[in-house]
Amino acid sequence: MTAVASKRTGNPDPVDFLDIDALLSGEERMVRDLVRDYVRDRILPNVAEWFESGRIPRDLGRELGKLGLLGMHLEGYGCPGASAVAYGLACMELEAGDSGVRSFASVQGSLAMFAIHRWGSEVQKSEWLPRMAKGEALGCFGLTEPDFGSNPAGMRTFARRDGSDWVLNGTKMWITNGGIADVAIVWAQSDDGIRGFCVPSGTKGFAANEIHRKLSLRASVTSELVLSDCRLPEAAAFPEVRGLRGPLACLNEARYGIIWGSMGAARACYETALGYAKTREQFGRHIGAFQITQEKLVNMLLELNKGTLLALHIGRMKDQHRAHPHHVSFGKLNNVREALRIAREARTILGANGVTLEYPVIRHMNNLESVLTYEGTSEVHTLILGEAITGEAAFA
Ligand code: TGC
Ligand code: FAD
Repeated sequence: MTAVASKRTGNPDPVDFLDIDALLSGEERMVRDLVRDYVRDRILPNVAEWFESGRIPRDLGRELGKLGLLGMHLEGYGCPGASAVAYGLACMELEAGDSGVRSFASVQGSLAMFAIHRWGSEVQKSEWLPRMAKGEALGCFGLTEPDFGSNPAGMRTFARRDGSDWVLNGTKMWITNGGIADVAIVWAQSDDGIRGFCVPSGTKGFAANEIHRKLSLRASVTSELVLSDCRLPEAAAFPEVRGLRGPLACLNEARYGIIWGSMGAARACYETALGYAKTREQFGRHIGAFQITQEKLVNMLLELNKGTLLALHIGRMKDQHRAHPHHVSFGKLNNVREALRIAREARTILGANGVTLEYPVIRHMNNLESVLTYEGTSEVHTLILGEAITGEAAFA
């Protein structure tokens, strides 16, 4: 956003109305601009075709790695060690391109790499993180199962001891980047509680099957992971962590990126609708001159600016180590819900043109349906917040 007053009217910028840009440091703006340029040059000219054909180039990993966007907020092991706000801004720009591209970076950096960085042994960190930061190796994160999505505590995938080895059996479902990953982070029940494992994709007994016929997040690989007597050495297990806090700690990171990313998708929809309203004529006038269109645009503007401020606020809290997982739930719930509303409203302004891939709006709208569901559904985040304010857990 170029937060300058309009030259002719002196009005605030029609997108960054609150001049949120002025709250960013020079370095943060540089990261934002770098990613914005990449998305403009590389993603936007191609993404409608990727979406239509249901694929995403694997090489994107190396490109994102070169830009320092994989494991961007992690320290050491070849990771850039950027601030939470810089990482959030990158997510915002990537998702202004497509939620599938942001998901690619989120799953790699915030789920797979974060899991290894936070819970892995020194050997696991040295083996995987430098290559993953460069995008030479890709990771995925297997928590959800066919019968256990919102309630991962019930997972059936089981890791059995056999001498000093582990033998894993079970199925993971809806796993982003599953079919293109070199290493899968798999969470499994064991006699010792839930454990995490680094499963190289070439391991005997490991298979990834692509899920087809998605109408959302089409520019993203989504897979089923099947583990059939998949034998791993002791060194494949995360040494210390036990229980659901292992995977849930990783989700906090990816959910944080979504707080920003969803506002990127919303911004793309709002800008498209605003531009369209200023040029499309009906009844001899621009449709942007009609009061109902203006009301729609203003409501979009309010939520876009409020949501972006919220993302920045939670980002600053995270950089000061003050962000609680409940703050992340607050941001994920609000911003994805509002982004989806903005996308749907933008779609109406485009009329019939709004249903084609010639414009980005319906692609974002369909993508945001997945974003509303993954990383904790809107209902799950509502209940997390409900428990926080009432002290009563309503999950079971
Ligand atoms: P509960 O009893 O509350 O907690 C179990 C243990 O976990 C700890 N914990 C957390 N730790 C870190 N961060 C959090 N946000 C945490 N929430 C809870 C908790 O302290 C406890 O630790 P301990 O040591 O005492 O055992 O767990 P519960 O079974 O009641 O479940 C709570 C619930 C429903 C909130 C949780 O299961 C949940 O979040 N469900 C949603 C599942 C989900 O979000 N799955 C996402 C899968 S990954 C994905 O979707 C990737 S999409 C691609 C992309 O990101 O782009
Ligand atoms: P369910 O849990 O069956 O929920 C169905 C409905 O019931 C929802 O509306 C839900 O909110 C509601 N519900 C459930 N429990 C309650 C309750 N207690 N109170 C009120 N309502 C409730 N998972 C991974 O592990 N790794 C990935 O990389 C990954 N990538 C994904 C990519 C895509 C494109 C998608 C769509 C999903 C992905 N997921 C991934 C899975 C995602 O995290 C789950 O879909 C999500 O957690 C919800 O689980 P579910 O689909 O089984 O829905």
